[in-house]
This record gives sequence, structure tokens and C-alpha cells, in this order.
Amino acid sequence: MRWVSILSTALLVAGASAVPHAGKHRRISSSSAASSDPSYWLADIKHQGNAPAAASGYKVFRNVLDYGATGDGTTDDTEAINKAISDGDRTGPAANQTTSTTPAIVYFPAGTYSVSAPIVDFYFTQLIGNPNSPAILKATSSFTGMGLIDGDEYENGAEGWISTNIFLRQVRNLVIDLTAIPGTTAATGIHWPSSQATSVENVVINVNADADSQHQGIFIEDGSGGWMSDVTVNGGLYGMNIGNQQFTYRNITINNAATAISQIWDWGWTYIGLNIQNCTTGISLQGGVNQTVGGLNVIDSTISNTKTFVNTSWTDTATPASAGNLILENVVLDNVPTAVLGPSTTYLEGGSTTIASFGQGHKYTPTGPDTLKGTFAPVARPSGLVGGSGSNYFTKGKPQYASTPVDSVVSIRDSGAKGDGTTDDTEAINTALKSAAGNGTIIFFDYGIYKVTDTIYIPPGAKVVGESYPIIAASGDAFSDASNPYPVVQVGKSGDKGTIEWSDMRVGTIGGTAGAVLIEWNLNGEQGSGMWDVHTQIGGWTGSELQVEQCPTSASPAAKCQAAFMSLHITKDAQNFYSENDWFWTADHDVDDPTNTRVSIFTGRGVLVEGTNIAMWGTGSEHHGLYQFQFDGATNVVGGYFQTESPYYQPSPDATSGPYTSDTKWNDPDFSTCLKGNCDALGLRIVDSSSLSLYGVGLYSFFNDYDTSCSDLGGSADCQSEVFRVDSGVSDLKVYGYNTVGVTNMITVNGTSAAVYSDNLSVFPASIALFST
Ligand SMILES: *[C@@H]1O[C@H](CO)[C@@H](O)[C@H](O)[C@H]1NC(C)=O
Ligand SMILES: *[C@@H]1O[C@H](CO)[C@@H](O)[C@H](O)[C@H]1NC(C)=O
Ligand SMILES: *[C@@H]1O[C@H](CO)[C@@H](O)[C@H](O)[C@H]1NC(C)=O
Ligand SMILES: *[C@@H]1O[C@H](CO)[C@@H](O)[C@H](O)[C@H]1NC(C)=O
Ligand SMILES: *[C@@H]1O[C@H](CO)[C@@H](O)[C@H](O)[C@H]1NC(C)=O
Ligand SMILES: *[C@@H]1O[C@H](CO)[C@@H](O)[C@H](O)[C@H]1NC(C)=O
Ligand SMILES: *[C@@H]1O[C@H](CO)[C@@H](O)[C@H](O)[C@H]1NC(C)=O
Ligand SMILES: CC(=O)N[C@H]1CO[C@H](CO)[C@@H](O)[C@@H]1O
Repeated sequence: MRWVSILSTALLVAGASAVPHAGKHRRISSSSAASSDPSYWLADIKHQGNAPAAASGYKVFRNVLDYGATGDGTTDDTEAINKAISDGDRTGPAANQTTSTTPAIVYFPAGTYSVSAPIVDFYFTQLIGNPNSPAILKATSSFTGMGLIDGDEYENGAEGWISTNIFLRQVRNLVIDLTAIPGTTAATGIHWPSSQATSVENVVINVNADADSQHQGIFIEDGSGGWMSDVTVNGGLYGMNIGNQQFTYRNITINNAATAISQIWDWGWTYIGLNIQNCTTGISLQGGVNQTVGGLNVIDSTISNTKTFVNTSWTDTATPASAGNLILENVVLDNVPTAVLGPSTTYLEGGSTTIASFGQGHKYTPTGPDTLKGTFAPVARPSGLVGGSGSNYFTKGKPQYASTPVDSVVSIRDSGAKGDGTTDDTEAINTALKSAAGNGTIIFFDYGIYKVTDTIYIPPGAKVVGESYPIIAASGDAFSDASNPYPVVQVGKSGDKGTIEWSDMRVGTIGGTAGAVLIEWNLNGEQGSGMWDVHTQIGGWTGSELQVEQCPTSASPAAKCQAAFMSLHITKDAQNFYSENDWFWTADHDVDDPTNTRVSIFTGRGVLVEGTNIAMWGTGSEHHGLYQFQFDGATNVVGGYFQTESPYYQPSPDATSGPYTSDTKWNDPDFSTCLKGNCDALGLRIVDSSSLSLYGVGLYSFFNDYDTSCSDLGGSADCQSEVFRVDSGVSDLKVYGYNTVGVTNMITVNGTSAAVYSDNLSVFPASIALFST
């Protein structure tokens, strides 16, 4: 989550002159009143979320109509909507306080909501419309503010929350309409500096599409993101004007903007399914000769009726030498005269054609560095990972069950679970999951802290959905023995077949649970089984008994702060595991502490993948003691962006000196080749695995025993000696857009360093556009 300041925000607000562009945009007519909200189970069920640490009577679910909003298209609903968000002593950006105790869903029934000032989004808040008739948030002609939805309102010239600490937020099923604001007035649909475990999904943003429009759909100036999918922007100077450490975008459509995407800065960004139509420029890498964009991966995309697809300032002598990486794979062009334009020449002609592959940057295949400038051998995509049209990778958005009737949803609280953080809910949850899985019923986890003392088993057929990220929290003896690891949530048992869908939840632990495997995925699933917005959050939340008081950074690794054996285990039985925006987090700070004080919580392993046909889009794994991701015996793996961080306390102790150490039974890395005294957890290890294509990987090590000087820009990058190991038995591995921070040796192949950071300096990290074995 750590942020490093790259640019001052003053640079970033739209104001540059617009480029003329063709086309007219689609306008949505304002009309329908809120009374015509079609049935949607999430709105219509009984609302009984229980936030145990909030004041009594605290409401998790809020319907904006209950706070005086009308949705009639004319009444100014701004104040009522903001009241629905802030109600219940919730802390806004001015209070600058993150929280695990006051979650909220703010629901917008169908209708047109007139808005004259920003809707100020809060931490741990989901703004949700009806997928059967998304509400329109319509700016008045005199609207002013940083964004119609402002995800991090400025207070005294600074963002209220530190953007890299903003977690647990969603915006979905909404239409944002700025078309009443004159095109000559700068205006933004969503201002969204944010980080892991956040998402914007199924949103349409209509802005002014005149030739001189100063509008933009999305503006992000920083953060450690993040996920967006199924988002459409119509019109604008910029469809999106965006900078962030790393981000994943799936199925993003931009029509009729001057520049569809203005990439202000990044370390890496993965686009899968980018659709750009009728724009002048598709993606513009800002920054000029001194590049500010680390890199982009764009795959399975379609660009049409657009003069220039990518405008870049990269040259093979631009600085920093390893910035401006570009990877294009399977991109269809339709009437796009120039595909890639450099500062003084065209790098790739366009037309109506398919770009099978094109790249620029440094490459190691597997030796290097060499300059990649042109085509490369694209991935021969395994059939088990392909779906939809042509050779596109299979993708599937988070199921919202829009047409499911309310009587096909079973509440876990109605089934006897309490979610109060103290009652043992194991049996009630297991009984409910078992009976619902057979008949297609959704099991709905009303918000709560569900303490369990034994494994929760999710059987085939289950559809499990949470209300604003409820948490299943393991507690007690079953989970306490690190030499006898034990699953908290087991998704399918060995041999189980079928489909399981799981979304919007967290799994955590209470107290010392050194043997907990938070999620064990065994399902031999149908394609489309998986997890969407399911996170592990180990420590740092009220009720976890793993907060500042119990686990301060000054403490030696006491048993009570050894909190998990592993976050996620995708076993060798698992097939067709699909994942979107899942984040596996050993807490580095206490989110309920007023100054986000750091904590030392010790866990063993992040994500271990041993299965077949695995897709992981937009994922991160942070602060586990031995590794963040390990692929061991895995076949057919695709995904991106993969983001990791090493524990901040390392190397005191480091990965060789506990409290979790290498165990041959688990085929853990042995750390035999790292520089002694500098053996932090690996970000990524691959062994005995085949056909892996990773589109965007960032392995970061910011700290040495809580000191960041080892990762300073221009410094010695010696927070740790190695972070990415490719060991024996690996075939057909491709890594695109690879970034490291604070690491001396970027890649270790068969025990020998294959790439050093100093050959590959980028905007802040070191970068390699393409690594393949
Ligand atoms: C693109 O422009 C053409 C002609 O100007 C128009 O017919 C078409 O509807 C536009 N497409 C979109 C998606 O707006
Ligand atoms: C992309 O998003 C649009 C709008 O939400 C949706 O209609 C379409 O089905 C999505 N396409 C894919 C491939 O997910
Ligand atoms: C690029 O960076 C160099 C070194 O910091 C500086 O001297 C130069 O003025 C910069 N160029 C531009 C166009 O900003
Ligand atoms: C490409 O970017 C450069 C530098 O920002 C700019 O001068 C030029 O006009 C752009 N060209 C196009 C076709 O967008
Ligand atoms: C499905 O099973 C659940 C849990 O036993 C039950 O409450 C529900 O009524 C069943 N639904 C149907 C449609 O059979
Ligand atoms: C918010 O709190 C953090 C941590 O205490 C602090 O570093 C930051 O300056 C604060 N920001 C504002 C705008 O008050
Ligand atoms: C690693 O060593 C094995 C066994 O000697 C060899 O087959 C493999 O090609 C090596 N891997 C790379 C990437 O050089
Ligand atoms: C091998 C190589 O290209 N090294 C470059 C890495 O980046 C630095 C900073 O831009 C250059 O000075 C090196 O030449």
C-alpha cells in the first residue's frame, strides 16, 4: 500500500487544449422516478447487517430515498445522498480516519438524481445502483467539484485519506451524467485515488463530447490500485486521465473522446478488453522526453475509427532507459491509421488489422538486457484459458444475480449465524451452505464478523455473496498449530466437481492462529467458478486481537501475533479457478488506529497455486513471511496485474529466521542463494510449472526493518537481494511488464541472478518489458 510521491497533483487537472475529434455521443434521457425501481434482491431482502463494533442501531444498508433523496430528476438530491453516506458517525475525508467498524452499502433505486456538488465517498463504502435499471446521477449545469463522485476529497490542499491506504470500496451499477455542464468547464465523473480491494464496475459516464470539451470521465492522480471493469465513458477531452502505481482494467469502453486514455504516470497497468471507438488518440503516454509512465500491457482489445492508437515518447535512448514499456497482444484495429506513434516517427503502422504482438522496452529471453522493439512470439493460449470470441482469454464479471427473485436468497443470519464476533457460527454456516448449495439459492452473508472454530465448507453449486465485505474469522485451537495447517474456508473437497461463485467477502483470523490456511480451493470446477472481491485481511481490524495493542512493531514475534500459515491454497485438485480483484493482505497497519500505526503480524505464505487452468486478474499478496505467490506444479496460468510487497519488519527477522521457516513438506523456497542478512520473502517463485503468462507483475520491497532508505529513488535498491525465483522444471513462462522496487537482483533463474535492477531503471521501480524462458 505504500505510496511514493511521483508527481504533484497540480500538474494533473485537465486544462490542456482539446484535440478536435469526430462523432456524436449518446445521451441518456432523464426521466424515470424512483418509484419504478425494478425488483433487485439486494434491495428487497430484509436488511440486518450487524456491525458489532459500531454504535447500537448502526445501519449497514442505506437506501438514499430514506434520507430524503427523490430521484425525480429535478430536486437537488446532493445533501440527502451525502447524508446516506455519512449517517451513523461515519468518518469522512476531513476526519482522515480509516475504519473496519463502520461499513456501508448506499443503495440508489432507479431514477435520476440531480446533483450540484460532489457525492463524497467514504472508506469501507459501496455505492450501488440496481443492475436492472442503474440510477442516473445527473450533474446540474452549475455543478462544481473535483468529481461527481469524489473518492478522496481534498482537505486543505491534500487528499483527505492517504490514497495508498484506501481499501474496501465499490461503485457499481450507476450512470453518471455530466452533459448539462458546459463543455468548456472542466468536469470529472469519478475522482478515484484508491488502492487494493476497491472496484468500479458496470458504470456508464456520459460527459460533453464537443470538440473543445474539457470533461473527463475518470481522474486518478495516485494510489496503489485497484480494479475497474465494464465501465463505459462517452465523450470528453479525456475518457480517463489516470496515474497510479498499478491497476487492472477489464472491459473498458471509451467512445468519442479526444484522447481515450491519458496515462499520466504509473509503474505498470494491465488492460484486458479495452474498446476505443471514434477517438482522436487512443492512449497517450504523458511525460515527454523524461518519461513518467513505467509501462502498459494491452491485450484482447479493439480499437476502431481512431487516428492514433498509442502515442508514446519512448525511444531507445529516452530516460529513464527502462520506462515507457509497451506490450500489445491480440489487439484488433479497425480504421486506425497509426498503431504506435513515437516522438519523431511511426513505430507501427495501423489500418484494419490485428496486432498479434508488439512491444518496446527491455527484454530478457531469458538472457538480456536486449531492446524489444517490434514483434515477439505471442502466447500460444491454452484452450482451457480461452473463451468468448476468437482466441480471447475467458473472462467473467462478478455475478450480481440481477434477475434472481428475492425468495431464492437465504440470509445467513436467518439461518442462525450471529456475526457478532463472539458467537461460534461454525455450525450454523455449514448447515446453511450445505442445504442451499443444492438448489441454486444464494447464500447471503449479512454484514457481520463470523467467528468460526472449525472449517467452513463451501460445497459445489454454492453461490455466496457478502454484504459490504463481511468477514469469516478463524479462532481457537484447531487453527493454532503451524505444524498442522488447517483450512478456515474450504472451497470444494478433493474430487468435488461443479461450479462455485463467491463474492464480496473477507476471511481473517482472531488472535494466534499460526496454522490457519485462510482459503483452500480444491474444486475441480466448471469454467467460471471462482472468487470476485474476496480478500484475506489478517490483523489490523477491531476484533482481530491483532492490533497495535497486541502486535506493535517493537514486539518480538510472539505466538499471539503469528496469525496464518497461508492466505490462499489452490491445490492440485483445483481446475478452472477464476479470480478478479482478490487481495491477500497480512496487515502492515491497524486500520482502526487514528494514525494508522504500523503493526508486526507474522504469517507464513501468501498464495500457493498447484492447479490447472488458473486465471487471476487484478490480484495482490502482501507481507507474508516466506513468499507472496508460489506456483508449484501449476499448469496453464494467466493473469495480471500481480502486485506484492515483502513484510516491512524483514530482515528482522528475515525469511530464514522465522517465525515461519522453509518446510520441505510444502516445497517452500530454501533461500540458499540470497545474500545472507538480506533474505526477505520472495514476491514470486515458480517451480515445476508450465505455460504461465503473467501480464503485469510488480514485486515491491520498500522497507528494511521499517526503514525505507533502501528503496529510495536513485538509491541502492537493497531492501532485499532477490524477489523472483524461477527454479527447476519450469517451461513456457512469459512475464510482461515486470517491475521491482528495492530489490538488487530482479530475476534469479536456477539459482543465478539473471537480471539486475541497475540495468533496468524505470520511473521509480526497475522494469523489464518481457521476460521469457
Ligand atoms: C462513431 O462515429 C460514427 C460516424 O461519425 C457514428 O455513426 C457512430 O455511431 C459512432 N460510434 C459510436 C460508438 O459512437
Ligand atoms: C463489457 O461491458 C458491457 C457494459 O457493461 C457489457 O454489456 C458487456 O457484456 C461486457 N463485455 C464483456 C466481454 O465482458
Ligand atoms: C529531463 O530531465 C533532465 C534531467 O533531470 C532535465 O535536465 C531536462 O530539463 C528534462 N527535460 C524536460 C523536457 O523536462
Ligand atoms: C503525441 O504526443 C506528443 C507529446 O505529448 C504531442 O506533441 C503530439 O501532438 C501527440 N500526437 C498525437 C497524434 O496525439
Ligand atoms: C433451497 O434451499 C434453501 C435452504 O435449504 C431453502 O431455504 C430454499 O427454500 C430452497 N429453495 C428452493 C427454490 O427450493
Ligand atoms: C492523515 O493521517 C495520516 C496518518 O496519520 C497523516 O500522515 C496525513 O498527513 C493525514 N492527512 C491529512 C490530510 O490530514
Ligand atoms: C534450469 O535448469 C534446468 C535443468 O538444468 C534446465 O532444464 C532449464 O532450462 C534451466 N532454466 C532456464 C530458464 O535456464
Ligand atoms: C542496460 C541499460 O539499458 N542500462 C540503463 C538502465 O537505466 C539507466 C538509467 O536510465 C541507464 O543509465 C542505463 O544505461
